[in-house]
Amino acid sequence: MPLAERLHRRIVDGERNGLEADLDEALTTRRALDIINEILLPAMKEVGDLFGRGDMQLPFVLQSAEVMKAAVAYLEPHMEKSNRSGKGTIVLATVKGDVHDIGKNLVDIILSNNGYRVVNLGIKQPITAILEAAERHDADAIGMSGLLVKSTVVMRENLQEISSRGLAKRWPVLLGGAALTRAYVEDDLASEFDGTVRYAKDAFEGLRLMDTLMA
Ligand code: B1M
Repeated sequence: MPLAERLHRRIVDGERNGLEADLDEALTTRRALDIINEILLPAMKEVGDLFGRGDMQLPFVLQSAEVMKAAVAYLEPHMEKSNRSGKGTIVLATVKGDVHDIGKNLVDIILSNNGYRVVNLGIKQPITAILEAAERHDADAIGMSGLLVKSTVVMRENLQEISSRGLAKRWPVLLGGAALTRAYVEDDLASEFDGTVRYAKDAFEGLRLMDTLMA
């Protein structure tokens, strides 16, 4: 089986044995980020499609997620890093009620490798914890991730809470995650929020947005 297909299968089948050897081989011809974007993310998408159709059970989705995480962790030291640092601090969290963290952690890696200090709070974070951390770490921005449809509602409530505390102008807010759309964030949510809220389709758009917001 060709290498790219083998790696794709490893994610879909949740097969970790031999993962590092395959990644080492892939690294001889592709950049670490290209392996993630071109092979691993499409494989995770297939996992989501299989699960969504009822053709894969949850424990197997979890296994796939573990292999994905192991692959990203293995590739991380091979990623290009900018020499610039001190571009700003972002507090990053998966919102309350949501455990999905692979995308959030990719955002962490991309921002950290490109000069940002990332305070990654983890999963299931209530807005109170996010705001406390933003205050404590003197953050320049807040990033919230969530993949469940209900997380889009939580994000709206979080923005309302930020506004009701009079903090809307204090931190620009970056939102990302598969259940969101650009229109929902930049039309609906933005029209209700008196600060800055932006949508990032992926980790690279997150980086571009941070570069613009921090300029
Ligand atoms: Co869950 N899950 N899951 N799951 N899971 C989805 C999201 C789902 C779409 C699957 C499906 O039905 N097809 C579905 C949601 C449906 C909905 O809400 N309508 C779903 C469900 C239903 C569930 C459970 C409810 C299942 C159950 O218990 N019955 C449960 C929820 C538990 C909870 O959160 N309370 C659940 C559990 C799990 C696992 C634990 C098994 C596992 C997560 C493991 C983990 O993250 N540690 C899991 C997984 C792996 C998925 C899918 C298959 C893959 C998600 C993923 O990691 N993708 C997912 C299907 C899908 O998304 N199509 C699914 C790869 C990742 C890189 O993409 O996170 O989107 P993503 O990040 C992208 C962008 O969105 C963006 O950048 C990344 C790319 O560069 N991005 C940001 C993300 N955050 C950002 C933040 C930013 C900027 C960009 O700035 C702040």
